[in-house]
Amino acid sequence: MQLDQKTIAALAEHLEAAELNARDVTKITDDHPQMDWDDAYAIQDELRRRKEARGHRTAGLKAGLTSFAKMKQMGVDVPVFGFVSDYMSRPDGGEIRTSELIHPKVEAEICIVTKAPLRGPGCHVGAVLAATDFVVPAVEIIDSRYRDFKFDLKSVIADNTSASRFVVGSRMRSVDALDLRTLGVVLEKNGEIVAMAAGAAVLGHPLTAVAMLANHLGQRGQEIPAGTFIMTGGVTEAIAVAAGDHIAVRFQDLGTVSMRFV
Ligand code: 0L1
Ligand code: MG
Repeated sequence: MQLDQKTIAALAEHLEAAELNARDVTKITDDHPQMDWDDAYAIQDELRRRKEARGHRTAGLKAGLTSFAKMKQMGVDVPVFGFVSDYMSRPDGGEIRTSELIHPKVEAEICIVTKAPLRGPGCHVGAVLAATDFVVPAVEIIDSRYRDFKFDLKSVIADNTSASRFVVGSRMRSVDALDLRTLGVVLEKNGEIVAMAAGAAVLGHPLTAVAMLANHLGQRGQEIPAGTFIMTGGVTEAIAVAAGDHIAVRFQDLGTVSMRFV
């Protein structure tokens, strides 16, 4: 670690103020170029601690930058991990207020809920399949707090991987009833198809992202508890949205998840 606890706390406060006031900021590595990966996750942990201390429950975990399309879009080659809080959840078919956000984008995500703990190192897709209770579809609304979505990986990890809002669909399916690699996803904006992909776009199999998350947490002496909701990452590139836009994402065998931005 390169940063002291006081700086970590100050950076978490700075990033959370940007989130809650919907005001963009410059990437934090501009002022702290010596920051390392542990510092980045320590700032994210402090963000989570702040939210939980105010009574917000952590609703799930997320993997980001897991698809080849997103990695290309962002010019990176490793996933990142974060969390979502209960206040970020919006109902399927509901409205999302853009005045609370800076520059939202939507991502279609295949998600799971676990029924057994997962602990790395050595976690693999087979272990994740065995520990999966059910699969649900979701749309994540990401909203980097960094001006013009300009960041590096350490800055984006500290910013809780741009987590902002999420909408979970209501159709759950058993994992053995689905082939998550070939599961098709079509993303429509205002009735036009703007992106499509299959589950294999996420690291060859979406549950690979969960195994990587378990291995990442294992390095830090943590595990994924049973009953955890996990978003495996956008299958397509992220699509920018603005007030007035309607988004519908059609997931093969898992129904449609929709929302309107107001
Ligand atoms: O969920 C995601 O894939 C977001 C990762 C962070 C980078 C971004 O804001 O696109
Ligand atoms: Mg995402």
